[in-house]
Amino acid sequence: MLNINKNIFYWNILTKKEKIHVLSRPHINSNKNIKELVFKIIDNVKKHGDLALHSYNLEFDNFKCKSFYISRKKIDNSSNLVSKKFKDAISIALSNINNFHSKQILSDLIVETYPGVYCKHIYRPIQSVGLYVPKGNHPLVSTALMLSIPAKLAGCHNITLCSPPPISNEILYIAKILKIYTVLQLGGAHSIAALALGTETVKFVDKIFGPGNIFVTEAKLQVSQCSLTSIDMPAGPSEMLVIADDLSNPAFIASDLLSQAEHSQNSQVILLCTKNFIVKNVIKEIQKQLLLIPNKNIILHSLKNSRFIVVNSLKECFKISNLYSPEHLILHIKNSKNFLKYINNAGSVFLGKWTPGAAGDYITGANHVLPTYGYANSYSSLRVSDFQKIITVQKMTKIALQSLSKSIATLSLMEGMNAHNQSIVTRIKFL
Ligand code: HSO
Ligand code: ZN
Repeated sequence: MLNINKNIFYWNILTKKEKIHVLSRPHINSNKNIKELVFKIIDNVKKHGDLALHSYNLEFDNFKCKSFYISRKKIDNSSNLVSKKFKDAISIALSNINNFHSKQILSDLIVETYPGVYCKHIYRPIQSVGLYVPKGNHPLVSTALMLSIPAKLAGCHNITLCSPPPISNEILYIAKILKIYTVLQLGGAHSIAALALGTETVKFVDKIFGPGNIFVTEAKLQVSQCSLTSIDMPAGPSEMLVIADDLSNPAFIASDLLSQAEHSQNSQVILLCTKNFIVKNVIKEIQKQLLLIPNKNIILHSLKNSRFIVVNSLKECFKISNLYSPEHLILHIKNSKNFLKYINNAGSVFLGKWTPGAAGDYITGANHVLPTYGYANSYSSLRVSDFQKIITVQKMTKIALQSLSKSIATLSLMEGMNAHNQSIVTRIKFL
């Protein structure tokens, strides 16, 4: 029987050190060995290209193939091999995600900053992107949608979708409906190396997106330092923080916490509330609902990282939540939207008891690729602009240059930039 009572804390009697400990994430074993192993994999792919990829496919995924590429015919045929039920669910998710993300497309920005001086932003898609769709026991079909839709909306020309072999028909179906025809059956650190460095058959990309295990994450970090390929965000295991008030439904809260605890052994779920009875009821519910979940090994493990924290006031809950910066923040609070003003750090916020975290994972239309591990302090949820670059354009009229020339001279000479000043003086002489 799981004993999570030891994970109950009373915030105001904790010392500073204890508070830090209570809010710390589970230690992820990205130790020296993992770093070295990933380094070796990347180096091998750099030196031996496809040969290295084939041997890693065999070693890590027990998979042999002639080519990593899935043929267009197979991608098209996937439509006949998936169920109608699946297609219908995907069609609703796609429509909602598309609805939300299409409104994120920015229109050009132009400002006359001074009479005759114009500054402008124009947007260009990142030319080639790699989308990594992880596969644990099951392929994350929803992640394929969350990555592909904004990439398409941004107008990325070359999209490579990469997922561990054998790639399921469901993933291929998503590639088909989004017209992504470069699909590679490659997973793990070696696939990230291939996407960043390229091989005889794999074209390197400008940016890699998508979550993955510790090897994938480590590989993304390493390639972003040794190549021109950038990455979306550092990714860690899924996490959720719930803030609940006295009237909240313990069954709903327990079900939300269990839903994110099922992602990985290192996932973390936290409940913040002001009354002891809420904690007791939620823990009772967790025990009850666990009986209904067939494969609960991961949950039982990750619940060891859970925290149930009783604090003095709802306002204090938000302070603590901001300190933690959760990936998912669920407000089981009456009039929850009135509390948005207290939130500074969170990946995605779910308002009220009828908005479960799992709905955001699949169908609300919001993106589920979110900053974890505290990175919500400065990173944001994945969105269309992540797949775009902003280019600044500026233009001056002759009169504007004349009018600003003295100020440029003052500033450039102050910085000892004589050639800068000269570039203005040369023109002024012509006027
Ligand atoms: N909760 C995960 C996304 C996910 N859930 C995929 C189910 N499938 C990270 O936000
Ligand atoms: Zn999830």
